[in-house]
Amino acid sequence: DLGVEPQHAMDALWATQQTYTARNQGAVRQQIIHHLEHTVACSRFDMTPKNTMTAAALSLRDRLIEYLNDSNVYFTAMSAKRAYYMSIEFLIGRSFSNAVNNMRLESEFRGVLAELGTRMEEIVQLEHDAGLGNGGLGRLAACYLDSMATLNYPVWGYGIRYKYGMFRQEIINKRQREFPDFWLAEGTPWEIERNDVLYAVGFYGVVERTDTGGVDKYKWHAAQTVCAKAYDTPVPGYDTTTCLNLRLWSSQPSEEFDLVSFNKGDYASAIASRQEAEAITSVLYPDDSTHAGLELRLKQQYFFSSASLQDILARFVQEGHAFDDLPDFVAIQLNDTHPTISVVELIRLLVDVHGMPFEAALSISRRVFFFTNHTVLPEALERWPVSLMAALLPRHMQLIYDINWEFLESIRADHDEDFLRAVSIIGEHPEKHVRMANLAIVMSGAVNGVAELHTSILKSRTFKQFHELYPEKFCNKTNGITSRRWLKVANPQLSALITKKLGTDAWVKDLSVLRQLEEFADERGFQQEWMAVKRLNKDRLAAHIQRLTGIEVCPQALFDVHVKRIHEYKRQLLNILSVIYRYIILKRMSPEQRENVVPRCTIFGGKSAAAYARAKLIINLINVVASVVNEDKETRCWLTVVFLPDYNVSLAEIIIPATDMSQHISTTGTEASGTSNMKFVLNSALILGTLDGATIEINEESDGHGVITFGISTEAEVEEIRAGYAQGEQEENCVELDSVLAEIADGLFRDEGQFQPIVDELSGRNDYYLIYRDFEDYLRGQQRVDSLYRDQVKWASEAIRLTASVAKFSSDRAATEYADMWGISAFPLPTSLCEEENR
Ligand code: T68
Repeated sequence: DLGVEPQHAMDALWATQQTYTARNQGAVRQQIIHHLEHTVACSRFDMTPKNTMTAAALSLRDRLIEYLNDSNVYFTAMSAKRAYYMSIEFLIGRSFSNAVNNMRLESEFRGVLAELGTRMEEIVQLEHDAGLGNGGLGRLAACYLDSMATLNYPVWGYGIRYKYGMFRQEIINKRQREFPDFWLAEGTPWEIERNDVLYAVGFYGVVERTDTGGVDKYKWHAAQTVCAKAYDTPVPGYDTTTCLNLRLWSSQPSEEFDLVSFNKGDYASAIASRQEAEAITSVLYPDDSTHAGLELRLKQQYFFSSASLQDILARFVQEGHAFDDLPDFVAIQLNDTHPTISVVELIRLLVDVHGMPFEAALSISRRVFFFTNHTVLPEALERWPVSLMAALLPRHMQLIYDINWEFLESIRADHDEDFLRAVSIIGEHPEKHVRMANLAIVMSGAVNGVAELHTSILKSRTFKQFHELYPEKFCNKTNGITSRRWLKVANPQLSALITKKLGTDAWVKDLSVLRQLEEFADERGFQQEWMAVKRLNKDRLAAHIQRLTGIEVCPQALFDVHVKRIHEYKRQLLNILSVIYRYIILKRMSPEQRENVVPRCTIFGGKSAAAYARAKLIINLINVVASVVNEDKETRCWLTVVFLPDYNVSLAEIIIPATDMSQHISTTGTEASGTSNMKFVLNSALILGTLDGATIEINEESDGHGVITFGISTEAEVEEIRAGYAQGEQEENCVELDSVLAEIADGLFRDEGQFQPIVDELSGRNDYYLIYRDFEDYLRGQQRVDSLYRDQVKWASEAIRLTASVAKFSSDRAATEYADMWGISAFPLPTSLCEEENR
């Protein structure tokens, strides 16, 4: 932050001679050598690739810090309205290639690294993923920051600096095992520790009420106080000097608290309290949808919400504004309900600390916050027992009651009791609880779903009554992904081909440029080049699979990929059952018949929440099937099954470009959006999918090219079928699936009977996810994929057309929609301030 008048800041900025931004190989070499010798402190004769990577990363960081500082000074000087993206997860992955690429320093870095006797491809592998997220929700936050930076929007991200990220998955005895991911073991070069950005965050205790001349005043005396320390990670935009900040909080003991125990001579309890404080940010909850009913999880949410709110208000005050004007200068996006306690914290800070009347604080909050919902599964909506909330955050619990009272009073006259019960922030059964989504909706200026279908389900079902109350509040923001990481960096060969063909790389900042590819979709020469790139990427993946699993796969086979979190609604079970069916049919065929079969390599990847038994059983089934199928010499050429362990961002960067066809086969109406579907399309993979989430929109945009759909296709039908089941209606027999179930039951997979519950459920048509119901049509879809693959010309044409239609799914488009909603503008640094002069 500045601490000086804006004009002075601007003057200072103009006068600064940026030292690190010279863009030539000589300067880059000098910076890397400097860090090798002085920061990494290794001798010139002892440059391991790891040391070189660290030094190169630190040299990039120097540049990033200059960009970051200049961006912040500039935003402040321009009195820019800022937006804050609050998310309990940011799934960044690796940063090196992305930073080099976004700063357009590729050739310089390649050159210097070659001089130092290494290669970029070699050293980028040494970086540990920052796996601070479970899946789509966390990765979306990372893509949005990239786009906001690229589009020069004054945005910061706020989250948690987990010491242990998403667990590392190993497959041992064909089952998932979880191991801690201590991603910070060797430190990370990307973060800046801010020893001076500290906030106290309280828990527990009591609320004191004082009557000051007819107005009640409340003061919370927390019983535990911990300290939040900021760690900043610069987020560079592509081809711009704008650099945003991702501020992650780490918990540590507050000194005062420790001192009390030490002074009493109670050393042990001082240590215990230290550990309790550190525990708050120690581990990411490996839970991607169901509510973890643990106090620590609520502590994490409040911890980062409170620190972020204090930080936002401190900056706001320092910039010289008055609280009444908060909505003119600050917008806060709640990425799902996890940061929703922020709303109450803002009201508490405004009312209890800054003396604002409650009603005024309410009205301000409603113009500051915006809320994104990411799920339609009712069991995934967060609820906190009132008993827990009241003990941990007593003042917040009071304020939640006050907010609810005010809200219900305002609508009571026009609605009946059932309606009020449905929208109340407090739920009564089975115990009194706080409904975080209701709180977020009541207190936000806008509520959005993440794909068209998802938003319409929110309006018609999940939040029906709220939609009746506030129709104008609900809006859709279909998700998007960044073309920088997911095409330019992850797939350099395809990027180069596209740039060559179109004669421009403008697509990197504007994916609608790819529409021009359509024109060449049927050009044979281009198709061949296109498919040759795919082949190179498949070779690379095949080598990787061999390294990771020892399984040899044939790159001529159709690479059929299903990677995402393992969840019943995503129906990995449907896929593996059809693999078994394929295997059974192959076994029945004569060698001559097999000659006509399209060789398949079915690849799975994904983690199950550690406590999600059914998902873990599905992982077990996939691995058991893989072991039997891959050993069978008779069918080996036609079918391979791979489960790639530890699916994460950097593995996705290898898998996605190498995929021929990817599967997005959730039961219609269950997947809010999906974002990997967009990444696959960007990388020229066809889709086999249900009409669910954003796949519907992908299908629309491509006019059906490259998207093979199957299954029950409307949400209403799904509901109808389920209602039928509930009344005991019987499904017609599916002989194909029956034969698969019979083989499992007969022990084809030499298992220990652990899959019997799956067999029993499906045989008994206990079919909530419509696996039995959709099986036949799914097989038909698979057949269509095979026939299309036999015709490589047609396949290439479909793939090119699909990629050409991806524009809508750029996170730049989504970021612009959010920015419009927040009322913020872009602030590109004036070119005179940029590095042009230093070139
Ligand atoms: C995903 N949700 C949606 N949740 O499933 C996916 N949940 O359809 C969508 O594309 C994506 O969000 C982005 O909008 C998640 O990833 C979680 O990871 C999660 C984490 C903690 C608690 C609940």
